[in-house]
Amino acid sequence: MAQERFESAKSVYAAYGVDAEKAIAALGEIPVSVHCWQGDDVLGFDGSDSLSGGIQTTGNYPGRARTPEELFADIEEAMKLMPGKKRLNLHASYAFLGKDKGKVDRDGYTYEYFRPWVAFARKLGLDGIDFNPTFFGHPKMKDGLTLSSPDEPTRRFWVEHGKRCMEIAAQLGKDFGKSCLVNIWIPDGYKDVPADRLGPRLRFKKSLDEILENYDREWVVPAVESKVFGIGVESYTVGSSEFCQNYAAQKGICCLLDNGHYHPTEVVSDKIPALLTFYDKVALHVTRGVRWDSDHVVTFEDELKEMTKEIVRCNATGKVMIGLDYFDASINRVFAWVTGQRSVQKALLYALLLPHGAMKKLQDEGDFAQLMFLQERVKTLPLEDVWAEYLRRQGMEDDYYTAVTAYERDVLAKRK
Ligand code: RNT
Ligand code: ZN
Repeated sequence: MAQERFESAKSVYAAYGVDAEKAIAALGEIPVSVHCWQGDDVLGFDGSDSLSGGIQTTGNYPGRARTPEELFADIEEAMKLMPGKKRLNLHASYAFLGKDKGKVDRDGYTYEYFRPWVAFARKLGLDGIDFNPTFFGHPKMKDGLTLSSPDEPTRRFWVEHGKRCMEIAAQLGKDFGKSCLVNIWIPDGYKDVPADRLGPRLRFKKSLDEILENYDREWVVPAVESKVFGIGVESYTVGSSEFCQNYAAQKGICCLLDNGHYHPTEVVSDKIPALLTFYDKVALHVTRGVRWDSDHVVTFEDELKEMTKEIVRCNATGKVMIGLDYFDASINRVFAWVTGQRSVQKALLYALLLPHGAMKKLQDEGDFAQLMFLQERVKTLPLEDVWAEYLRRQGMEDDYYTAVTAYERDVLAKRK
């Protein structure tokens, strides 16, 4: 039955000049970097018991991973249910400090503290690891500032943290023979109208320059992630969009666009081709903001489809580095993880199954009525039959809910 439906879907797509087999094959090759922080509400292993820096997880659903072992188990369970090529997106706060806990701080982290993650990623057959310095959830943030702090010892501490992360990332890149994306996001900003908007940005720039002084260009791809505002830093953020884009352009590094980080009517889908005009690589944090940067679970909605359409029709599946960034503590966290990753995969498949050539041609010919006709028509083609076949080839089923519920019953619910 499923096979018949796939064969029939294939011919429907073929009538539009689209090869469903090719789409399935291409989808399996697009890596998605899965964030480690959905399972424990972004707390990490290095001592933080609350989130800071203008980001928040809301909800208190039972089953949060409280130890590295629990987080590993949850990631493993989640990844079993995630189709496609996966990387692991790691935050520095997830260091295994062992006997050094309390003795070594973030400015002294080394690759050694991440070895268990490397072994874990290998065991799961992942495509590689991406890395993030953690400039939040730590007592050395001073007045909410890190790399832009006017307090020199504070600024230096965080610069050293950044440098350590670049060193760790170089080794992670070598380990997997794939470059490691190092995403720099700082929460620095002010709740109320600042008296100096330039000073903090000059200090942030200086700090970035220092972090990037001497890094391994072969294995590390640095990026800066901008943000419009955060909770408690509503009036001013140091790492604004203009700051980050200009910094990246001047320095020859990468921009990371988080689709929760812009004004409500701005869309990342439009920014992707704008940046691809100038950059060889663009990084993404795929999330879903509801009224603010709320980091809701990614679902199969219009802007996600618009983003994947741009990635595909700009021929940029090898240029856009897709990472996930959401954290929901109000529902089963493994379910949240899988739902977001599958939504991205499904949206990529949706985009891979569109007749982009024909649509571009209509645009260039100025035939906008026919373009709209076609655009509307292809919205409801039998995606689900191709999706089902993709999952089958990946050894998975469409129903992940049952597996996740069983895991909740047997594992998560027992965490008291
Ligand atoms: C915060 C940024 C940042 C974090 C993660 C945990 O608004 O989006 O990317 O969510 O680094
Ligand atoms: Zn982000």
